[in-house]
Amino acid sequence: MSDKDTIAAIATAPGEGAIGIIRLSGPDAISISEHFFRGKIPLSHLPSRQLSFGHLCIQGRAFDKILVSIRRAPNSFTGEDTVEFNCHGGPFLLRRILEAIFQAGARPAAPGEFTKRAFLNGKMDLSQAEAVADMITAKTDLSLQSAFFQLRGGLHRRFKKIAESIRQAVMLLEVGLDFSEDVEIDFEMAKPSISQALTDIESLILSYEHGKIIREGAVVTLAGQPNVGKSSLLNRLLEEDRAIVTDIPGTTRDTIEEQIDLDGIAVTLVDTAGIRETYDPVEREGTRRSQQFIDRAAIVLYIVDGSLPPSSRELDNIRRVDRAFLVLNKSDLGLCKGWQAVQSRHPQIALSAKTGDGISFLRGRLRETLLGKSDLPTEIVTKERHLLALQQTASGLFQALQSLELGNPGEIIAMDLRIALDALASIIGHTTPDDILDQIFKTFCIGK
Ligand SMILES: Nc1nc2c(ncn2[C@@H]2O[C@H](COP(=O)(O)OP(=O)(O)OP(=O)(O)O)[C@@H](O)[C@H]2O)c(=O)[nH]1
Ligand SMILES: [Mg+2]
Repeated sequence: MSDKDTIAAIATAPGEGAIGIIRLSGPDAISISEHFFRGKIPLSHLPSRQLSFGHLCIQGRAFDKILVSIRRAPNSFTGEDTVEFNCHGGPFLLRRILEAIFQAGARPAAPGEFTKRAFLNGKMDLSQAEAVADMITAKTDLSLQSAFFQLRGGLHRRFKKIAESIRQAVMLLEVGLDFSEDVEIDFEMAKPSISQALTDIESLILSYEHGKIIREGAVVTLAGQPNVGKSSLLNRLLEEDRAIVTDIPGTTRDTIEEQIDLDGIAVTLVDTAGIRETYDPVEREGTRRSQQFIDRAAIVLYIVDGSLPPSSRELDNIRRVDRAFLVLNKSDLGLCKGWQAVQSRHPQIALSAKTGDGISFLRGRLRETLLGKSDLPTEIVTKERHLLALQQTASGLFQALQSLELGNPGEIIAMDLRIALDALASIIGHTTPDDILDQIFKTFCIGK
């Protein structure tokens, strides 16, 4: 497999659809496509970016009426000659055409190979290429906004600015090294640029806490003893009758996972089996699964029946969970005063899953806890790979500042700064090893 081959793939989702798009990219994209297109103008004469109507023919036989468009290198997504066939979206039809295209000399595109070529041909940096995949998987407004900001090069510009500060410091140190015989250079002058870069990097590192939740979403687990109203609250938050609700304790025996869009955050709600001592093997397995989701949760909604007095077992359970809200359900029946006296480190929220009272307050508190109160900056780090590189950058900058304090030689300080610069450059793909690139593009879909 070479980056010089002409590649082809179906770019639309599998299954039947109104339109199916086949995409080719590479030096022979236009000449290969010419075998299959019969229109007013031969494909090689078609101006770039213009749609042309015609027939798709395989070995002289017409198979479909199509629209075709061409983009010529370097002004295309991949930076190479590309052709797109807009066909009818039948899976058999598309596969049939693609097979013929392969026989004519193109090879199947690997996952993400079109985007990888865009990156290799300098059409976008690595952080933008990653954003292409995030655009496709985004499930909420917020995740879409942050992916699009990254796609438009927002993060790239920020990283470049920081790299510029570091480079200035390196230049100052290196000038000092070259001329140290004749001129006195004060290395301290490099300090403000390094400190500024470190401050910027640290604020990006901090943004990951929320960035990760924006990109990946968060798990919120509903836990508590049987019959307190966990499934009723799940249904209320989902606004649909998803889980079975009865007045028999032990109704839910397995975990139920459902997604909601919590004002921009993709939240996976997990309803669990009520926690209680039991010999029933099914219920014990249910309890074990409940515990797994309690451990995985960003927030646990620990639900109690607020109309009944607290039991000591319940209080014990509440004390044991971390990152929890204590939800006093059934507020429509009147809250038992006993709960007011309960000293718990978790915020208490009274609500009624039955009437819906207190639900919007709960949603607000959930969002606030997951994303913080302030307005989110758009410059936000959402990927672990970026976080790790930023941490390396910060550690290089920190070392450099320490070296400055200690009055170490300029070479040593410059070396620390070079380490910081390399780590930063790996985010935008300047120093990223091939195996990491392969890892990144492997997760893309074919045809993207
Ligand atoms: N009055 C009142 N009843 C409620 C409320 N929420 C739930 N219930 C009732 O409480 C009973 C148990 O509700 P579920 O939602 O099945 O409780 P659960 O915690 O999922 O119970 P298990 O699945 O058995 O662990 C049902 O009869 C519900 O109608 C509420 O806010 N107010
Ligand atoms: Mg239930």
